[in-house]
Amino acid sequence: MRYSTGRTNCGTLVPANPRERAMTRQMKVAAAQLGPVARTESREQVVKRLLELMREAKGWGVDVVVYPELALTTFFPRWLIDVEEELDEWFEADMPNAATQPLFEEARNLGIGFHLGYAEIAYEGNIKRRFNTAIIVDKKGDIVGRFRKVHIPGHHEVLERPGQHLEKRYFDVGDMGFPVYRAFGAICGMAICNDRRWPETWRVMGLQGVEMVFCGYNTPVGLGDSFDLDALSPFHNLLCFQAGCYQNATWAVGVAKAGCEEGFNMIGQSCIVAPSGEVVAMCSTVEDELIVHGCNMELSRDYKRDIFNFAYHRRPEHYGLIVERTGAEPPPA
Ligand code: ING
Repeated sequence: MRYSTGRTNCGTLVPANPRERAMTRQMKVAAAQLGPVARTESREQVVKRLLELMREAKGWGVDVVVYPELALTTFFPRWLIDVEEELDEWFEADMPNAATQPLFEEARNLGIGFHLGYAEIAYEGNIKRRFNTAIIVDKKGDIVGRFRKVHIPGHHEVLERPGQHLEKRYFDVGDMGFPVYRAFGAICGMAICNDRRWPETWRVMGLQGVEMVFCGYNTPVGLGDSFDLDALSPFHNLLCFQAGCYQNATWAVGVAKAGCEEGFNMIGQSCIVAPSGEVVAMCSTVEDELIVHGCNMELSRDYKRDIFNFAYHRRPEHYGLIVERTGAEPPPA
């Protein structure tokens, strides 16, 4: 258990004067990293692990505990699942449901909020949609925000390699954009795993004044990418969070499902990152681990007011290609 104080190493922005400090808006967050979830592990068994982390977080006076992407199950897109009923078993048709209700009840009992990633089945009329989804639940145990992963990585078809990455086969593209919500006294947004690699994710939330981004991830290593790409996975993970936070003057809590899960390695490095881009806390294991930080929500003020004052500095008239063009189109040779 590592507990970092509310004092950050982001320069002198944290008021030294206790009275002035009392004026600071603080959100105490916990990244609740999960170690491997076995294919045979039931939702109830996983919820027990989540409850243990929630109670530990409450012990530290945390306002919101952040769980990983697809937290309720093993990372099933690593396998080809061709039978629809079998695929449905990895999804939640309702939220909360019998298995997850204890999480909502405990949140209400303890007065703590949480963010949870899971595979969602949603119906539009009689059309079944499948989303890689995350929710924000407030201290009363009510769902106050939802997000559906937009940047779906991996492949539709099976590749010649031991581990697959079939998210494009199993999930629809999210249909909600990148919404932000007022929660825990701040403007909170969400991203899911691969979303963190795309600057558009952060900037769309930045243009809504986001101050805190919750982002769970399952980042496999060694599915068949080149060694140097694999070796740089941890570096790229932090790079995405630090750049996204700094360039949009927001906090972020990044939370891994980590470790060797069903024979496939996934990075840990769950982290809490300040608007300065500094990592203020990071997990040091690839198991269930909690890190906590008292985030001074005024830290982004100076960045939003000066260097990243979007209204004052941005020039959308020059950014047209970002929304007009999907793939890169180099100039004629
Ligand atoms: N996982 C990975 C991620 O973006 C990935 C996919 C792995 C992309 C390695 C690039 C390299 O972290 C999910 N679930 O998006």
